[in-house]
Formats: sequence, structure tokens, C-alpha cells
Amino acid sequence: MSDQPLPPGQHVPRDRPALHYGPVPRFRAHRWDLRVYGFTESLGEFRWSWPEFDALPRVSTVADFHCVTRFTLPDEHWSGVSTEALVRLAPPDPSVTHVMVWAEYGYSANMRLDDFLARNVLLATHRGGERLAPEYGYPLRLVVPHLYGWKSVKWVRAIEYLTADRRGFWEERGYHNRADPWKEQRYSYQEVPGDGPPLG
Ligand SMILES: Nc1nc2c(c(=O)[nH]1)N[C@H]1C(S)=C(S)[C@@H](COP(=O)(O)O)O[C@H]1N2
Ligand SMILES: [Mo]
Repeated sequence: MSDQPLPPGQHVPRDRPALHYGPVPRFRAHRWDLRVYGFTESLGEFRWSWPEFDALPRVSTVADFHCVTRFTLPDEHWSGVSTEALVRLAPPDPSVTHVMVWAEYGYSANMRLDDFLARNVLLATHRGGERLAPEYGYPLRLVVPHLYGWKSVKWVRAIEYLTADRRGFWEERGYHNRADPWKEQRYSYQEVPGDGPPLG
């Protein structure tokens, strides 16, 4: 994919720093869980302990990764559990249109359900064939290669099913609600009606 065109305004950097807001959380296996809640079909909550989650069937993918700060990492290899498989295990109510993905320390990112379920989207446990390093989201991160990097939530702990869109951490702070790098949807002031709920 390195011979593919880059989205507008992106370049491939010489080295790649880990990028996130706030400290790297410590993983404690006995306290960790992944929850799916909100408008599930049954209105009940789903929960996986770390050993349960880590035993789910895996898929892998290769995709370029685009950060809104204008760097693109070509050909990132990821493996983990596809969001499609997770949603099959935890069915949403038919009225669900969006999800909020929650991380440690309250970081969040919202997206349309169809973006969450798109090809190549997965809850990754491995990058480049190795367990994620702590600063890259260990033990579990979302990877959404077709949207800007802030939607690829590291240290994921929960998925909330929504029947109306709600802005996440960066989406509330001036970043674009949808974040398609091919349309260069970087900032909320570029939004047009239909891209998302108003700021504030
Ligand atoms: N929990 C959490 N996830 C996060 C962030 C963050 O601040 N907190 N930053 C996002 C941003 S802006 C980017 S570009 C990617 C960076 O992922 P990387 O460090 O693996 O390159 O993580 C995303 N996931
Ligand atoms: Mo980013």
C-alpha cells in the first residue's frame, strides 16, 4: 500500500512517535473487562473478562493509518477481534445508528455504526505480530483505518450503542465528527448539516 496515494495533506514521517492525550494506563488483568451496553437488542449488558476476550476468534488486516496531525503510517499490520464478530455476539437494537467507544480515563470517540462495522475495523490485540506495547493501547485498542487516527481508541474498555449521535472527546473539542481523511474532514467548522450533532 506504500505505492498507493496518500490522502490530501498527509506525509509519511521518518519516525513514529506514539500519540495520545494523558498518561498510559496500567493494565491489571483481574480488574479489566470489556463491556457492551446501551441499546442492545436485549437491553442487557455484555461483558468479557480479559481471558474470555483474548480467546475470541482472530482476524488480521493491513492498512495505512492516518493521523490528523498529517502523518500517515503505511502498511500497519493488526490482528484481533473484528468489530463485526463482536457485534454478532452482542446484538444492537435495530434502532442503533452510532456507537461511542470508551477508553480508560474517559477518552471516547463516536462513529456511525456502519463505520464501526466497516471492513478492516477491528479490536486489536497485536500490531506487527506482537502484543501491543503499553503506549500503543495494550491490551486492546480499536483500529479504524478509514477514519483519522483519533477514532482508533487505545485502551478500549466499553462500546456504547446509541440511537442518536453524540460527540466524543476530540469531536467535542473542535475536531470533525466523521473524520474521513480522503475528504480531509479535520475540523468541526468544516461540517455541513448531516455530518453530526452541533458543538456545545
Ligand atoms: N485512549 C486514547 N486513544 C487514542 C488517543 C488518545 O489520546 N487516547 N489518541 C488517538 C490519536 S490522535 C491517534 S493519531 C492514535 C495514535 O495511535 P498510535 O500511538 O498507535 O500511533 O491513537 C488514538 N487513540
Ligand atoms: Mo492523531
